[in-house]
Amino acid sequence: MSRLLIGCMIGLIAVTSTVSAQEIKRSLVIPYEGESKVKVRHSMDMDGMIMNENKDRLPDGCKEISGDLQFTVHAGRKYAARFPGKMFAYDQQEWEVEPCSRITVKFVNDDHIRHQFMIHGLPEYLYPPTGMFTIEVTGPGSKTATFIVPDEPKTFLVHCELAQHMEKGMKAQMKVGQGDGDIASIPGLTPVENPDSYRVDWTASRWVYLVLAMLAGLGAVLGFRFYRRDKAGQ
Ligand SMILES: [Cu+2]
Repeated sequence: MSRLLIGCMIGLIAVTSTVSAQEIKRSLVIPYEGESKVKVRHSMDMDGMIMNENKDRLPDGCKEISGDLQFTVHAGRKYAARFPGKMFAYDQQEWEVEPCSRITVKFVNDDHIRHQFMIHGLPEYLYPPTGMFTIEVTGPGSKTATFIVPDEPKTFLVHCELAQHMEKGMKAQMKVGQGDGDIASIPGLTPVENPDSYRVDWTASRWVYLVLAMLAGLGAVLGFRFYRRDKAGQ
């Protein structure tokens, strides 16, 4: 009887562990299928991630690749030093390319954290589900990947999507065929859309706090002086 019970328990554990292992595997390998029914191409390892690499699929309207371009893009804190108030940046804030260019980006992360080269607004049928191509590098290190831009003139947002990295300066633009305008708040390149405001609303209570703080400071200085004079007189 006890052998039967142990056998049943082993069988139950085997079945449940198989199912859960299959479920885990399924959740890892099934790519996202959006309305376009085109699968996200995604590769990931301990050094970073590449999403939607595209070396050969032409966007609608491109009869052929107009040219092969190679860019090296650096990302890191040191590139933000020339932008007051910013913390992260790319070494370059703008790229201009011809329509239907095939662009290979070597993305170099000089920091000891993660950074991304993420470009938005590409055709969703090639870069599903929302038109993004991304290289992410857990730095320091680099990864290289390729994408093809469409044929119409357009300005594409390039940024790092890690929390607050874009707001802190890691933002750029890529103009295809002269682009269709500028993107706001690119460090050193375009006007700030929402400037930081440090305006103080001087209510009566804030004036009282200010006067009290000044009196406290004055008291501390005078108290220290009296203390030193007393010590010297002893
Ligand atoms: Cu970043």
